[in-house]
Amino acid sequence: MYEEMVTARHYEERLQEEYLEGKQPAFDISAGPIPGELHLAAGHEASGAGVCQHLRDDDTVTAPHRPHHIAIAKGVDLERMTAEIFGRETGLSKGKGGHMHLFDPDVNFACSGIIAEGCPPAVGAGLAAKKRNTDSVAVAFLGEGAIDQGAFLESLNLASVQNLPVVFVIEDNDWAISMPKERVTDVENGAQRAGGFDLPGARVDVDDAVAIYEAAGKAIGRARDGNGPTLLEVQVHRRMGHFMGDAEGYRPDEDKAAAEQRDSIERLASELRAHDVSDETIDDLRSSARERVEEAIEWAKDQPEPEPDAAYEDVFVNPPSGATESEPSAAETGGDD
Ligand SMILES: Cc1ncc(C[n+]2csc(CCOP(=O)(O)OP(=O)(O)O)c2C)c(N)n1
Ligand SMILES: [Mg+2]
Repeated sequence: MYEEMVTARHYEERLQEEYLEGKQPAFDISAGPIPGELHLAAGHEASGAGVCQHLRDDDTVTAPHRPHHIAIAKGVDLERMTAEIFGRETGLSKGKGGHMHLFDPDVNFACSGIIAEGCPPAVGAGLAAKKRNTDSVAVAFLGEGAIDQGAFLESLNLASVQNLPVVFVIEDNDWAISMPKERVTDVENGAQRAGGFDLPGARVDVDDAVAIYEAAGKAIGRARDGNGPTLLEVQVHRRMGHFMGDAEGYRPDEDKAAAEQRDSIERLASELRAHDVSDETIDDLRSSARERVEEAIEWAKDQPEPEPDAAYEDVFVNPPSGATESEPSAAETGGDD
């Protein structure tokens, strides 16, 4: 878990540097080697590592718009994931999805920029596992800001009524962009939502990878044994802005400082030392994590950019012939919606 967590943290720090290249002094979101939005998950590492430790490649994971730590813990190919983030041809989705739309069928991982969107597909994966008589499970991660979404609530209901092997993991980082939870959600503890759907709910109150590992182990074991879904909320924290370029003017300095004090990576390192793991071993884990990240970034930046025409491949509907030269009319595209 420690190795995955330090890999994820270093990854975010390096992406932050790469992202800022060429975007300043006036913030230009389309400039630089990583154009577009970037939501970094520094502070969330304990969640991905603690939960995914229990998962196999044939288990499904769906993640939200802040996906890197979960993808790393699920075993998504780091080089192809990085190439995707840099918009390169050899990326997981040929460079067309970017950082919020990573798909790796080899380890059944997907994510989406639409909040709570991962819940219905996870229920679908759970239903497929049940119908195929396998003991695979599905885990849907979502933020605490997504727990009022219909997609989440309907998914809880269907998973419960069909007794599906699905675990819902709410990552509570206290913020939904600039919105604190208490202003928009009736419950303080998101796991209370489980009560309305007759399934178990649990919350891990501290940013502690071991506590998350233990709670997730129970939930995932329960799902694997055919005993149905669980809702788990885990406390994490946001060390960076909602997305890169967020000046966080809405966030009190004390809140950020207090969150940073709860570093789950430091906590786990102390626990490892308390269990007689040497500083040398801990340093070695950190160095190999850094090396892995550097190699992935170097590899990705060396990859070719996609040909512009490739934008018309792998899409559900291709533009009518000639439409690429001029705007297609509504009649040609079959409507204006
Ligand atoms: C359905 C939908 N509504 C609104 C948005 C815009 N949006 C992007 S992230 C976000 C807040 C997410 O907060 P939370 O779920 O707590 O995740 P966090 O960013 O804190 O990890 C919102 C409202 C969206 N992506 N999808
Ligand atoms: Mg949040």
